Amino acid sequence: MNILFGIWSFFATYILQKAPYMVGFLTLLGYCLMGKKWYDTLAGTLKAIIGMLILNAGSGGLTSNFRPILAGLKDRFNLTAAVIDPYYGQNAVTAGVEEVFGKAFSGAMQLLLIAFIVNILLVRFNKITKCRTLFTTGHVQVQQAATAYWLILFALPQLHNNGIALMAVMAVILGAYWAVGSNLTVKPMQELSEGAGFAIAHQQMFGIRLGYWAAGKFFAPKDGSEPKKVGDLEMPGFFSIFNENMVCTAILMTAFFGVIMALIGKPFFVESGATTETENFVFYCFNTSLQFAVYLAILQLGVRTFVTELTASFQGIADKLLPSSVPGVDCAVCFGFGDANAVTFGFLAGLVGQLIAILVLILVGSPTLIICGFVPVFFDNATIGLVANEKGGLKACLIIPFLSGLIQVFGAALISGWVGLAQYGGYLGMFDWDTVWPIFTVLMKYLGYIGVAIVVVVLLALPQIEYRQDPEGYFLITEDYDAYVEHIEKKKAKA
Ligand code: ASC
Repeated sequence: MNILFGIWSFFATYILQKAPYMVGFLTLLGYCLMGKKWYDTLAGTLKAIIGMLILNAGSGGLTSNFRPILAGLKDRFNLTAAVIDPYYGQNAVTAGVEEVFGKAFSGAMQLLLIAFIVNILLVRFNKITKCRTLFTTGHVQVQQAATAYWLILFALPQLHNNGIALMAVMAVILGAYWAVGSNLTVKPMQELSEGAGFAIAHQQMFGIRLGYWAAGKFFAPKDGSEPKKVGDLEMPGFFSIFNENMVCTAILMTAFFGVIMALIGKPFFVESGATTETENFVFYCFNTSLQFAVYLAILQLGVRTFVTELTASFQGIADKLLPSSVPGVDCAVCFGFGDANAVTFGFLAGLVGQLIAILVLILVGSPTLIICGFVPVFFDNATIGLVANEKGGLKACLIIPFLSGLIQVFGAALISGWVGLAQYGGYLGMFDWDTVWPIFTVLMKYLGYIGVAIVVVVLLALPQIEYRQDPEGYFLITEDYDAYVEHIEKKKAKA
């Protein structure tokens, strides 16, 4: 028994919660199931792990470089505000949960295991459930589990003294959200990557599908032709240098972050140890802004290193264990596809939206103020922008992330003020947690267990609805993308 528990606990700690090793584990399993030679399996597994580690180095570098700058706005303007950021959010839960609910959340590991099993079962029986995606991003699931714990206890205080019921409610709601949310991203991602064979398992899955839908509905040309995308911009003279992704990113970031950093002022950066009294401040701002292009390039290298290994080996898992399924991965993976500049455009449009929303909160004297955190404003809006650009073109790539930025701040202000997380300084703040999760919380708060049932039923109904819209193409899109494209062409020709 002890040995078994030891294995489980090792698996949960070092594999399930660490995305690179989870991806490596799935690659290993997939290649073994395919009967690949041991040395190819070894090489593929290592490439998968290293690629994910490179991706983490890129996304971690972006976050550690730019997070202090945005958070600096709060200190500079003396705001008592909640920072929307997954790590601030997790800290806020940790700091407040004892005081507010009298007990800390220590069940993340068990919850993850249960929810992972729920996810496997939902995919295994996808003839019935229509779920096609396996979550692989444990670090995000841990953050979500912490915030969900707070929201659910806030909504259903009667669960307070019933550990088992609380765990059951959490596992069912989170498990369903993970399976259904990532499943919603299959179509946008297959189209964006031209059938690379992955979905997104992150924190803006509903946001991706919503952005995809809005781009198609309001921005895509009505005659079915390709929209004018970011990459199609033909820029004359000086502006043609913007066509080069690194140059474009560097110039835009220097312009935007240069202003923000100048507003915050040198003393803040000296005090936080980011620069020194003697270093030239303009040079410091310029160099910091350029890091954005650097880390983005690292991130894309990571994606190129591991995606083919993971998706090729996943065929083994799909054939033998989980039919018609694809892996759900970190949202940064899609930055390796589509128009590279759409990432920067989406991010900056989202940032403008967030800054305007913050100004509105200040002007109306909102009791809860929000400060943009780098992770939501960048990873959510870049992802949504990329998808919007692919479906609806340049305008969609700017307007939809802009709206998303507004929604993120207003949604976060409402929910984090209401449930009392704001006063502990942070909230998870990613798109889905500013939109669908607040709605879940309202339903559960006012309808109790009936609310829980409604949430779960509505979630599980979503894949069914999508399936019914195109029963023939629904599994084809993950099984054989070329055949799917043909199927869609035929459907169009008929119509
Ligand atoms: C998150 C989170 C991160 C980033 C990363 C993006 O939500 O916690 O560290 O996004 O996953 O690549």
